[in-house]
Amino acid sequence: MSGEVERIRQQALAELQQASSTTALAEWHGRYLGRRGELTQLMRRISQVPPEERPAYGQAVNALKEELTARFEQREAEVKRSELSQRLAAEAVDVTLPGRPADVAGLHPVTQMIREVTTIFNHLGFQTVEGPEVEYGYYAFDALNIPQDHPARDVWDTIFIVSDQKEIVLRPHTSPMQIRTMERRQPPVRVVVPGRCYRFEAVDATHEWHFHQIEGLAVDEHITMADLKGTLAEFARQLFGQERKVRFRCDYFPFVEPGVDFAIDCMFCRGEGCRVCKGTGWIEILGAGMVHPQVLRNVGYDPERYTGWAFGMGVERLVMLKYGVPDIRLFYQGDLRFLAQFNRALA
Ligand code: 2NL
Repeated sequence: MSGEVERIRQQALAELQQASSTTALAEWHGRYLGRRGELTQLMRRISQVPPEERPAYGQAVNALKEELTARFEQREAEVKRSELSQRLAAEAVDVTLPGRPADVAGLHPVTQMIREVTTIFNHLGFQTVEGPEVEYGYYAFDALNIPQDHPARDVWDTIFIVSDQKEIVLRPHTSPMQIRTMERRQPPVRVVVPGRCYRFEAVDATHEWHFHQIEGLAVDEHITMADLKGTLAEFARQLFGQERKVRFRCDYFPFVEPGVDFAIDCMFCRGEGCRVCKGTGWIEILGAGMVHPQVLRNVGYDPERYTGWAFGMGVERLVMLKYGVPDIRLFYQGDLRFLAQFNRALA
């Protein structure tokens, strides 16, 4: 019988050495030290041992049980240690790797231009104000000296909101907000009004049915055309280069008298004549003029006491001129190949 004890000892120790995972160890434990394991079997067989050998047999089995228990604990610690170091190696995070860059949004070129232009005027003393895109016909037209039968007011130019009461339109320019500003304040008034505008347009490379304008307005005692020229020249030079020459020519808008068209010498050919300026050497960037006395009267200002000027420009057009964008439709197609070019972070 003691031969059998030794045989089981050899086998158990050999198998324990083979068991290299927690699962294998648990199986081994069940096989030898479990309730129905080999050691229990050996104990039971004591009845088959001749009585005089029983004490020695019992001691041998107990000794084996103690030995196997100790070796098991030892082996278990070993296996746990090596399993842990394997996991640490497999799941290791290299904290020295650079992080993946997060996707960041950029500002739309039209937004960037609005901020650039309004900032220039803010530094010249103009406050930025914004207002509604849905307007009464009164603010969009009547107050601006645009009569009821003017072609700008028909359904082929202006987008109307269906209404059985007052005439309501999507504003075709940002001027309504300047009227609202003058109604609410007394001179001196100096504001710039950026915002989205709408017109019923046949869409092509230079016309969209919605676009952005920035208008400016200065009203006070003694405001003259000279202030307009100086302000616009300073603006154009900050936006398009200090060396810019400027040109004023007569133009007509119903809400100003006199009206002017303001141009800069072409920054691509320096006035030589090229594709951008269509050979003229000049680029028209905005319309302006002295606010019509009737417009001042409409907001309750006395045109004998106050004078003022206003100007208006198309934001998309400015971006197109500054960066050589060939088609206004690119601004509203959401194509990142176009938009990313205006954002370092996305390019
Ligand atoms: C253009 C021309 C212009 C104005 C806008 C204006 C506003 C008020 C009173 C008088 Cl409340 N005038 N705005 C004046 C002249 C020209 O815009 O071609 N814009 C793209």
